[in-house]
Amino acid sequence: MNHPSQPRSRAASSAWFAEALGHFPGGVNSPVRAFRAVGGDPFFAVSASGSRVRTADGDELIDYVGTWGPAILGHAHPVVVKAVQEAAARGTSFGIPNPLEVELARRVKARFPSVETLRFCNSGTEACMSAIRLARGFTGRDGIVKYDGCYHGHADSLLVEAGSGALTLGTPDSAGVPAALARLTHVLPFNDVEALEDLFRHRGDDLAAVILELIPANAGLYVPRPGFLETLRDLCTRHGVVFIADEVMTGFRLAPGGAQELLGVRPDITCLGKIIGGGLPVGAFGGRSDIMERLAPLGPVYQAGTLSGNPLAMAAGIATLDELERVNGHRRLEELGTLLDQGMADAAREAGVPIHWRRVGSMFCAYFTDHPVWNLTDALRSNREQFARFFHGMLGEGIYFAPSQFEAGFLSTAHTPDDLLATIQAARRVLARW
Ligand code: KE4
Repeated sequence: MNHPSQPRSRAASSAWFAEALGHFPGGVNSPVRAFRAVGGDPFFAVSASGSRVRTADGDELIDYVGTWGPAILGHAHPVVVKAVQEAAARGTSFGIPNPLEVELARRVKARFPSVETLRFCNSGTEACMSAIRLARGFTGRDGIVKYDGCYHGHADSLLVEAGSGALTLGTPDSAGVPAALARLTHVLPFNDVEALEDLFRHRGDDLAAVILELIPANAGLYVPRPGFLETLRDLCTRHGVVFIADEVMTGFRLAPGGAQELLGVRPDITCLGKIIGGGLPVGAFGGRSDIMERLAPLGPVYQAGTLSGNPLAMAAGIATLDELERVNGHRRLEELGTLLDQGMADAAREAGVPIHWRRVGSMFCAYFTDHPVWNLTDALRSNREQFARFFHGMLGEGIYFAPSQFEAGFLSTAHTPDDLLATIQAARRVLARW
């Protein structure tokens, strides 16, 4: 593919955005798309294929957002498009069990041994919200624990010190969440074993669940210190607290079996989304059968969805997972990531700009700080003005990074060494101008 085009005027996107502002709050259907963290107005995408997204203005950008994770094969992969076309021709929704649900469930369970039974739903939010309700129903307890900076979608109980767009917009505690409900959510600093042990010492037997991203990617990207997850697993087991791993973003991305395979931890419930729908609306939650059996119609915890197990999303997910395995995608993603590591480190060093570069598999984050980042407090030290300058500089070079310091970037198997070379050369030019 040719090198990304130098963005021309944004007239077409501006015209679309001007009208969108009259239709949608902030002109968007999801807040992080509004570019509020980096300034300026968003471009409009009209098509995407492989590692590229094409804007309404005729620009072609190298895309490191990948629709926030689902596009692990790149955009419009032929096998995914064909699978969706064929499924659509057979009917877009049945509202009745269909074989594709079973086929995708087989693939999820083959890669996630901790998932004994599961249920499909329509978003990561729904998966996490349902997992919390299930844990409360299973334990008969109300308290939950989440970690600052982690984002689990926009269910009321989880919009407390949340990451992603909530953090980006400075509204980590959303308005509209009843104080009585928010009080049931205890928030801890990630990687802080002492705070965890202290909370369990005082409240362990009141807790229904702990939910966390095993490798948090909604305040940039940071990783668990050795022993942290092991302590959490042990405390949950000892106190009968449901350990919920939110792998909506990391599932099937960081390894075939997600972050839990990489880290060797076995949660009680895992939440999934994004990649398992190949870009179509999907979510899933699953784990220990003794917990999942409390779900209706077997048990007293209600959860439902008109489009859950939708044949198009199932077909796209099956095609995505099969192709990812066929091309040994995770090895390729690691090769690409290693190239990016070296190039970004060189670019920052040559320009003398402090960047703490963190990458795990095909996810990465460039924090504009010279401190290491192990938790939200560290992440908040990063220089957001510098990030915004870098973001727009790269966009001007035809490279689209996530429009917030508190989001991760994503590689796909469609990215090429040429794409990375163009990206690194662009970073050198952008940083050299500082
Ligand atoms: P959705 O409801 O957006 O499908 O998933 C919510 C969710 C749950 N858990 C994790 C770990 C997540 O990262 C997400 C959503 N991810 C963000 C990007 N960081 C979605 C982008 C957006 O909100 O527009």
